[in-house]
Amino acid sequence: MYFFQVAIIVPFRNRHEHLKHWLYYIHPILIRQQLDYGVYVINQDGEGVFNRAKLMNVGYLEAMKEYDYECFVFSDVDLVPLDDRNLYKCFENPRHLAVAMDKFNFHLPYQTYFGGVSSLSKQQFLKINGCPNTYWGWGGEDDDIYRRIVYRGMSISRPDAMTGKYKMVRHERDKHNEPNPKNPDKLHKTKQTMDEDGLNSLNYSVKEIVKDILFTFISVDIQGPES
Ligand SMILES: [Mn+2]
Repeated sequence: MYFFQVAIIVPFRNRHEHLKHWLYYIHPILIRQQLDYGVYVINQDGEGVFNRAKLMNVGYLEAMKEYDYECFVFSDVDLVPLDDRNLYKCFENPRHLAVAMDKFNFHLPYQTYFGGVSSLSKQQFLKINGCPNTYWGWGGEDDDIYRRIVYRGMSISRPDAMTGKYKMVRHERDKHNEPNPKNPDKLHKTKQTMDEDGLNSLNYSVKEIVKDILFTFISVDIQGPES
């Protein structure tokens, strides 16, 4: 059995209630899974439009500054797994973990869905040039990541629908994260843009790093289109 250190990356802004709740539930689960892990909460500084995928890239790089992690689990702050056997590890292929959320009536919303919680090894993440940086606002970035994976000749794995159950904390839509109508159109070009839009084009600056006992909170300016 191999024990790799896992970095859990959480894109974040203004959801401190959810974070408290999520940490309360997630740590015991990860401990029961006997993982060696670190939690990195990547907080988008300022009031600009939210960019989940760019924060995921930042999380990857910031975690790598601390330790040469082999595996990355990206998780929304409002998703708690309901089954301990849903392992927060990396697999032969990139993995989609949040397959059966209560908000989707415990079903996949569509077959290629890759949102909520996913895991990629360092090698898999590098192979797809990380996530896109150009999806501002809500929607599309998870589909872009799915396409990157397929275009690089990989497929995704998933736990079964029982093991992959999740509870999502109910919430209103966030401010400054409105659905962006431009995002879906961008998906037609992922194949052409993925080599220039990703880890290799990432620009951001770290504003603050706070080391909590249970997680690392990193505030970053991700240089939105309007700033
Ligand atoms: Mn949500």
